[in-house]
Amino acid sequence: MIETELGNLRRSHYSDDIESSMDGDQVTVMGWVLTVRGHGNISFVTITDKNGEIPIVAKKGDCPDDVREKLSSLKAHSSIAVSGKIKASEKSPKGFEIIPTDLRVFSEVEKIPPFEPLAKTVKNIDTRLEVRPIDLRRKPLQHIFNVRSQVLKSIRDYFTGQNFVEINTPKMIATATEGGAALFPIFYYNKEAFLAQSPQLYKEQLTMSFEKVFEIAPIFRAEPSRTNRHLAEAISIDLEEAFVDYNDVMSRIEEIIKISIHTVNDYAKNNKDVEFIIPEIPENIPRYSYDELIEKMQKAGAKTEWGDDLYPSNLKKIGLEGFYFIKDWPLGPKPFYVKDSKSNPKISESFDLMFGDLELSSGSTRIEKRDELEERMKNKGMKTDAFEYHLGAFDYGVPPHAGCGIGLERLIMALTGTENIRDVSFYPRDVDRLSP
Ligand code: AMO
Repeated sequence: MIETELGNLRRSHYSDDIESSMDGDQVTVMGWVLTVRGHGNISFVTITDKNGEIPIVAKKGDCPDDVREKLSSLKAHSSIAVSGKIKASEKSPKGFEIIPTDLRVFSEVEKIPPFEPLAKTVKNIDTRLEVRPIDLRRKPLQHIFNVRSQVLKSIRDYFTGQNFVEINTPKMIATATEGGAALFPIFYYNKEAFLAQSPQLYKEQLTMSFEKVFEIAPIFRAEPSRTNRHLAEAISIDLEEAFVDYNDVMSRIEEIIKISIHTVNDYAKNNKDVEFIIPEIPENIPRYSYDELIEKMQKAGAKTEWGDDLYPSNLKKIGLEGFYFIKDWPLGPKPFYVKDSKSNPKISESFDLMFGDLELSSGSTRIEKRDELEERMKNKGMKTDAFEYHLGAFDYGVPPHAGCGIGLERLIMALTGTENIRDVSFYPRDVDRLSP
C-alpha cells in the first residue's frame, strides 16, 4: 500500500543539498513529478523541488515492486515524497540518483496537463494564466519571481541602510491623487470610496514626522487600455524624503538601479540556465530636459510641439536607449502636488525614469506651502474642501520634500528583458482579467 498522507514524514534534503559524495546516505525528498520514463523493469523519474531536480531510478530487485510500479504510473505534476538511498552515478547529470525504498503520493494527477512542466514557452498567455499556479512552476517564471524577490530585498536593504522608515498607507481612500489616472470606485459602508491610485498624499504627510519614508504596495489604476505594460493593479516602490529636491531623488534612483542590476547579475551567476537580458550597469544615468528632447525630435522630423507628451515612436526616432531621465516637464499636465520651477513657471521640477521607451518611474519636488497647493488645485478645477484632511497638515510645518514612485513590474521587465508585464506579476489584473 502506497501511503497518501504526509503524517510525520518530513523532507531531509532539498535537491541542491545532495551530492555524489553522500553515496549510501538515506534521504527523504519531496516535490513534483517532472518526467517519467520506463521500460520493462526499470523506471526513471525526475522530481523537482524549490531548488532543482532530483533523479530517481527504480529498478526491479533494487526497490520494492509496489514502489516501482506506482512510480512508473505517475503523471507529471503529481506531488510526492520519495525516501531512499543516494547512489553516486557518473551517468546521471547530477552525479547521483536516488534508489527509492518508500514512496508517498500526496496528490496524484489524473488529467493531462495544459502544458508540460518543462515547456519553455507556451504560445497563448491566457492558457497559462488560467492555470497560473501551475504555470508558475515553469523554470523561466521561477527565475523571474525568484529574482524579483531578491531585487525587492536589495531595495528594502538599501532604504533601511539609508535610514528610511517603511510605511503602510490606506488603500481605501476618499479622493483621487493622480489626476490623469482613472479610479476604481468601491462601497465603503454606505459611502462611495476608491482604491488608492498611489500613496502620494499620505507619504508626503509622513515626511512631517519621519522625514524619509518608503512603501512597497499595490496601486490601482482603472486602465482602459490593453497593452503589455499596463496593469489594473501594480506594485509601486514609493519613496518620499524631507529637505531634498527632485535632483536628490534622481540620485537615489540611480543607486537603486545599480543595486538592482547587481542583484540580477548575482542571481544569473548562480543559476546557469537563466535567459534574462540584463542591462549594463550605467555609470551615470543621463538626465535630459524635456525641452532638449522636443527640440531633438523636431530636428529628426517628428511632428511634435512644446507641451505634447513624448510618445514612444518619437523617443525611438531620436534613438534613446537604456536608462535615462527626462526632467523639467511642462507643469500643465502634472498632478497638483508637483512644484513649478523657480526659473520658469511653465515648467515643473519633475522627472520620469525611462528604459528605452518604457516609463519606469516618475517623481518630483512637491509643493510645501498651503496657499500654492490650493491655488494649483483650484486651477485644475478640484474641490479643495474634499482635500481638507490633507491641506490641514500644511498649516503645521510641512518640510520641503520630494519623492517618486517606481513601478516594480516595469523595473523587473527592464532588468530581465521581459516583454509582457503579465509575466512579472503573480496574478495579473487587467481589463479582461479578474481571476484567478
Ligand atoms: P505615476 O502615475 O507616474 O506616478 O506612477 C509611477 C510609476 O508606477 C508605474 N505604473 C504602472 N505600472 C503598471 N501598470 C500601470 N497601470 C501603472 N501605472 C503606473 C509606472 C510609473 O512610472 N504619485 C506618483 C509618483 C510620485 O511622484 O511619487 C505616481 O503615481 O512605472
